[in-house]
Amino acid sequence: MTIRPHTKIIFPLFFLLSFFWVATLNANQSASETSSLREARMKWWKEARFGMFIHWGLYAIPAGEWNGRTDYGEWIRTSAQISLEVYDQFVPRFNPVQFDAEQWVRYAKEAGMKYIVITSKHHDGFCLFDSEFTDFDIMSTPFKRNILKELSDACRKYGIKLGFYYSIMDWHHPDYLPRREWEINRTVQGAVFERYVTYMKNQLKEILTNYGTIGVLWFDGEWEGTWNDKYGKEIYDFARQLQPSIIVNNRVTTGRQDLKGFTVEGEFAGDFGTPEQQIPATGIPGMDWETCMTMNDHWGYNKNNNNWKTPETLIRNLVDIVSKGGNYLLNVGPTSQGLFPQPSIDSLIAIGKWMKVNGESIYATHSSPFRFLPWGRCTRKDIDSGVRLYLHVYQWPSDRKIVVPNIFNQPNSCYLLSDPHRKSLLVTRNEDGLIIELPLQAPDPYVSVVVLDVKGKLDISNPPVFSSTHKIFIDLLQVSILSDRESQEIRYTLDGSVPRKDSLLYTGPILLNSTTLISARCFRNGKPVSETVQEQYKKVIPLSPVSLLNPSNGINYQYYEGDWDVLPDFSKLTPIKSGELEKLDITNANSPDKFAFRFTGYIEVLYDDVYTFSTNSDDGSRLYIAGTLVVDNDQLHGPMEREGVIALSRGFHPIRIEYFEKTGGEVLEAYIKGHRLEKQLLKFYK
Ligand code: FHN
Repeated sequence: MTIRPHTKIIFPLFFLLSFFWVATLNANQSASETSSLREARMKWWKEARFGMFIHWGLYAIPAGEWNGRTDYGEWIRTSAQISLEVYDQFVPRFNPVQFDAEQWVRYAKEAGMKYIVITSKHHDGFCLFDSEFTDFDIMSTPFKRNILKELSDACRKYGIKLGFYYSIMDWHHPDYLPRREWEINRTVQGAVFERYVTYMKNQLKEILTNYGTIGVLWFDGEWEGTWNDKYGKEIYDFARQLQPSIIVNNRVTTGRQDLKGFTVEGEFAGDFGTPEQQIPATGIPGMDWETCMTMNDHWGYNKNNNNWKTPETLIRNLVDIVSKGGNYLLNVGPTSQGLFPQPSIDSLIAIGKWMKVNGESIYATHSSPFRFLPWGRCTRKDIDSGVRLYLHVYQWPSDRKIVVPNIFNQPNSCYLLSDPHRKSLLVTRNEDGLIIELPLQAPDPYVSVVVLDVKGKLDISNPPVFSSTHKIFIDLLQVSILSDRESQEIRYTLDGSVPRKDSLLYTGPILLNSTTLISARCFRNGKPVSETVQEQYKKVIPLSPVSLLNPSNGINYQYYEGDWDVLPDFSKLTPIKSGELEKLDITNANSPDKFAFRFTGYIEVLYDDVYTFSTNSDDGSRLYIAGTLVVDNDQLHGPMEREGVIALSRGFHPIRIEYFEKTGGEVLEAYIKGHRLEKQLLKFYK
């Protein structure tokens, strides 16, 4: 069965909607919104803190298995190189007779989730809704029921906000470019990307006007060169024009920093950042963000993958994310029958049980005021008498005490959130902060919550923070020591001893000319008010260069094939081919998946300095200079950049870059920057 978008009705609509599109350009929503209006629009989402992601579509039929391989997910069409014609044959087989929208919504609600984001259209282009603009949708299946309609009705019934995931990248639509590189028989002749953008807008108009108020528009697949910020901003404004209160993620434009998900400084990119499968080390004050994560190893249903995260892990992820000011979008990949996998259901029930008792410590809370808590996490709310701190204790202390560090507020009340009688817990103070005496037994096996109400405005003195360009230097290094409080002194020592009230007073950046261990601590009225922090700064000899006779541009490569989850030991492999390339280039791989490269050559630096090298790769990569590992960006991951530093003398230095790709997208870039060298792609010599 060949399914193609309706062409007969596109052209008249194409011009009509293009006109509509231009008419909306003036209503630039992102620029005209005041911060208070934005806060009002984001309020429900920031208070919700916890949502359900649903990846569902034709890919649930193969369920991760193809030609004997069982590790595919929702990318199966591309990863297994399934032709359009073969993939289209899943349409008449998609008949999820056990789909029950109300049951899905109840699972989410009972787990304590406040919103659902479902893939209205994933990368494969198949639509879970009845679209006028394509036959490649749910109405062409035997099921013939509009999934989004039933889900929106159920969400309305149970008071759950509904959001739509919509993939910009579309492996089915004839006008979407680029094609998959292995689709050599699928012509690009006649493909007009602008026409695809109009198709997108036609569909966005459908999903934003046919299903009531939509809370979130979750774009994805923005990373291929055909999409750009101009389209993204126009689409953002178009969506906000249709639903002014809608919230749009940062993948609507190209401003996202790889899977870390935050938006590149200064770029416009939607309303919130989208770290994926990872929890940022800290939140970013003033930036809204949401970590999306699978429960096992796949977004789409994989019948063979049983690597399920435990309820403890999922609950602690939720607590960790919210303590950093983020939202948690936890994914379920339903089966082709329309059922949630049982392990997903079990985890949702376990999370719901915890949320019933402790949800107050999650919803409408703000991030922790503490930099680090050895026993767990903290969230907080403002209350009439001051501030309520929710102390999430992971490991119940054997001495039954936890210290709330460097806090100078008077305690008002303290009790276990799980205790309906709110029996007071004893709170005392010592020079480290407030000491809370806990009962013998932890009330919860995963995370127990202690409530501490303190009087007045928060008065916490976090330890000082060190700031410098690097922790190694070859000549002089300037180090600043920062505190998040005005009214206190920073005292420091340079011999590793604990600062005292008469130690050196920090009055401005310190200039180091030798290896030094700096210790710093905050003081108030001669008394220490924070713990001591230390940082080692090392003076190093820059690596000597090598002599390179007749250097010429280029790099040597060796190419390998195999199925790895981490970089292989190349010394044990035989290359399939090797040769020279002008630059770092992985496009001459024999297949789009399961290959590796080892690149060797030289780089040149023009002066002695500490240099930062980085690789941006999908999947893993490592960068060595003269055999020293400088960048470790290994493992399976989407496009991700990692960096490392090394001190080099002026001249040529040997470089080795190792890279592997398993399945899905692939990218490999290598960069250098120095104190007098803007970040730039590496040039290679041989
Ligand atoms: O390629 C998609 C993937 O299939 C999945 O939808 C995730 C969820 O955020 N987003 C992309 C990978 O970054």
